[in-house]
Parts: sequence; structure tokens; C-alpha cells
Amino acid sequence: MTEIGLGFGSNVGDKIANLNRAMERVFTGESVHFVAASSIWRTAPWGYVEQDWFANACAVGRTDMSPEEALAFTQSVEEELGREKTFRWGPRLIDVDILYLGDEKVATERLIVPHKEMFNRAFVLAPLAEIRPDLVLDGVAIRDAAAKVDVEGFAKLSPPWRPRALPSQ
Ligand code: A4P
Ligand code: MG
Repeated sequence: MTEIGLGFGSNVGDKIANLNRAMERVFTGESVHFVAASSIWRTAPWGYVEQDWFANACAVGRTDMSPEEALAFTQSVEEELGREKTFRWGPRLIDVDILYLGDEKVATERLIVPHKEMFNRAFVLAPLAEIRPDLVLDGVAIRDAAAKVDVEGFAKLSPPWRPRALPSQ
């Protein structure tokens, strides 16, 4: 099994509920075994800034999926939650991005892993630094990258998502 890092974002509807539903969906079933989730953060919009604030979180799990399988899986979660396409960097009900998958390097038209923008995105680095500060990607530790980005307007909104306790046998 390989570690997978996922980034979650929402800025439409009940943002916190959307992130919690997405994590519930990702970690229920056999595809990805839960390891850790960050707090849910309120973040300022990045890229296209004339839109509502986002809720963002990161989570890590363990999986046997290939990068392509992981992309199909995260897209199926987005679809199940009812994501509709708007425009690049525009408003969205739910966005699930693959941040990394072990030490896989992928650069195709459909998929870039590690995520090509993650080191420019405070809304990824701040939550990821809560759960994986020591992780090194492309020679840079998440803790160091997170210390360099602008987190103005950021706040922790909600505690980390947790899997429901399994019923006792
Ligand atoms: N794709 C390539 N690599 C990946 C990857 N590692 N993980 C492809 C997931 N998808 C990947 O993505 C378009 C295509 O990227 C996918 O079909 C897949 O084949 P999309 O999520 O549909 O997004 P998009 O809006 O068209 O563009 P983009 O650049 O992916 O947008 P992002 O990166 O998702 O950014 N501000 C704050 N504060 N918080 C946010 O969460 N999110 C965005 C959207 C903008 N500003 C934000 C936030
Ligand atoms: Mg995306």
C-alpha cells in the first residue's frame, strides 16, 4: 500500500458539510484506508479571487490504486456529491485533488502528480502541514513550504473529520 494525499475544497452551499461528506465517501469502502485528516480551514479564494471564501482540508490514506485509478475514484466522489463544472478556478461544490501518491511521478494530459500547484497554494499547505509536516516532495518539506505562504484571512473552522467508530463485535 502507498500513501495518498488528498486536498478537498468547497465554496458553494454548506461548505463544511460538503468536505465532511467527501471525506466520508473517500474513506468508506476498501479503496482508501484512513490515516489522518486536517482541520477544516476557512481560506481566501486563490486564482480567481472574485468569489466566496473556501473551506479546505487535506487528508491522507493508504491505497493500492494506481494514479489513474485514484483519479477515476476522486472524480467519482466529486460526481456523487453533485459537482457541476463552472470554469477554471471558479466556484465549486466540491473539489478533490490528488496531492501525491507515494513517490509516483505522473505528468500526462489528464493527471499531474505531485499536484503541480500545491507548493503555490496556502490552502493546501496549511492543512497538510498539520498532518504531514515532515513529508518531503520534490526536495521540499511541507513544514518549510507552509511557513513561506500567505495565510491572511485563514482560520480553522471545524475539527478534523473522523471515521465513525466501528460497531463492537
Ligand atoms: N488533474 C491533473 N492533475 C490532477 C491531480 N493531481 N488531481 C486534472 C486531480 N485532478 C488533476 O481539474 C481539472 C482537471 O485536472 C481534471 O479533470 C484532472 O484530469 P478540476 O478540479 O476540474 O478543475 P478546474 O477548476 O478546471 O482547474 P484546476 O486548476 O484543477 O482548479 P483547482 O486546481 O482545482 O483549483 N481557492 C481556495 N482558497 N481554495 C480552493 O480550494 N480551488 C480552486 C480550484 C481555485 N481557488 C481556490 C480553491
Ligand atoms: Mg481539482
